[in-house]
Amino acid sequence: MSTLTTELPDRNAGNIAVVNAPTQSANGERKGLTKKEIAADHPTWCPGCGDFSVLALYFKLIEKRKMWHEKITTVAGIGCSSRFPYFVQAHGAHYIHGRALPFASGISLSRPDLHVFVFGGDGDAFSIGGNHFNHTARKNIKMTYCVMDNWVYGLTKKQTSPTSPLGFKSKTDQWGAVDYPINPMKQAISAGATFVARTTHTNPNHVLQMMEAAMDHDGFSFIECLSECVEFYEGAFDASNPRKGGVFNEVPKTHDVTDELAAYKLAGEPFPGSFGIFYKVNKPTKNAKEAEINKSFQSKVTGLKDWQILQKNFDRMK
Ligand SMILES: Cc1ncc(C[n+]2csc(CCOP(=O)(O)OP(=O)(O)O)c2C)c(N)n1
Ligand code: SF4
Ligand SMILES: [Mg+2]
Repeated sequence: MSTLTTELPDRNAGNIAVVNAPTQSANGERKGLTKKEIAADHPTWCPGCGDFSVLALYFKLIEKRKMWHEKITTVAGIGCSSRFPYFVQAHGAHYIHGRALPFASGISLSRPDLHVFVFGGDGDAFSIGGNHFNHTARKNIKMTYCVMDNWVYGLTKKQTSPTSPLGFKSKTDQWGAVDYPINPMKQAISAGATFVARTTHTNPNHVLQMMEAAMDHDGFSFIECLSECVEFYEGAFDASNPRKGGVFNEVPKTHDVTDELAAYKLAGEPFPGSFGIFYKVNKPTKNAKEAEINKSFQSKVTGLKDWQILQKNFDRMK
């Protein structure tokens, strides 16, 4: 994680002073970060783990979109996939299992000047964190949530996850999983996510494309990124990988991303299904609504900062 220190932000002021001098180009303009400047600790994943390529593409996104350390934050829960914040030289937190989204919501609502990326696994997102997933989606809080779905609990060494298919043999289901798996895409759409996309770690260009589109979306953007756990679920996604004899089908060009029912239908396709943006609509975010409330209060109370207005509100509840 970053060693950069920043002053406490004033959300009304827009800019934040960074103590460490940023890289300057000859004409005095700030340069984008290089991969070396973005990378932190060396990943400790098993060789061949799909999470490596997702991390590499996150670095690429930061590099390509010329984001600076203090303009991004990387949040995660607990799991192999949730180790992201250790490996990225930017502000972030490796938070409690399943609680990454409420933590990220606080950052997003109080820091409109930066983009919040949340990474995690299928267990973190849909098991212990399932409730938070639904509520963050319905509130349409601006952030990008990339779930690296490997259909298993990787970190804790092979337990059935909410996305494990029926019959999957694990430490918790020695005779094969009996519980019906959830469908992350259907769940995201029905919960109210305003951007819902699907990709796979074996198609790097596609992952980057989805990350960019998600980041540009003003609202809660969700990406299900298949990411193979070579240790505990080897070959899970071969049917979606042309190099392993599978097929990678993109969402048909004729698909209307604003059509919720059509998106739901795509989500119901049998594996490997389609990859791309299933659903995307524009709806006011909680961020925008809160900012509106603060603005209207500011005309009634002079000289108070946003957080002081919120504090007054909380004090009234005591
Ligand atoms: C409150 C709490 N409960 C359980 C655990 C144990 N635990 C850590 S990671 C994990 C599941 C990891 O699976 P997933 O989220 O799919 O991530 P992966 O390792 O597969 O990337 C569990 C059950 C924990 N750390 N904290
Ligand atoms: S256990 Fe699985 S998910 Fe975890 S690092 Fe190893 S291959 Fe990746
Ligand atoms: Mg998992």
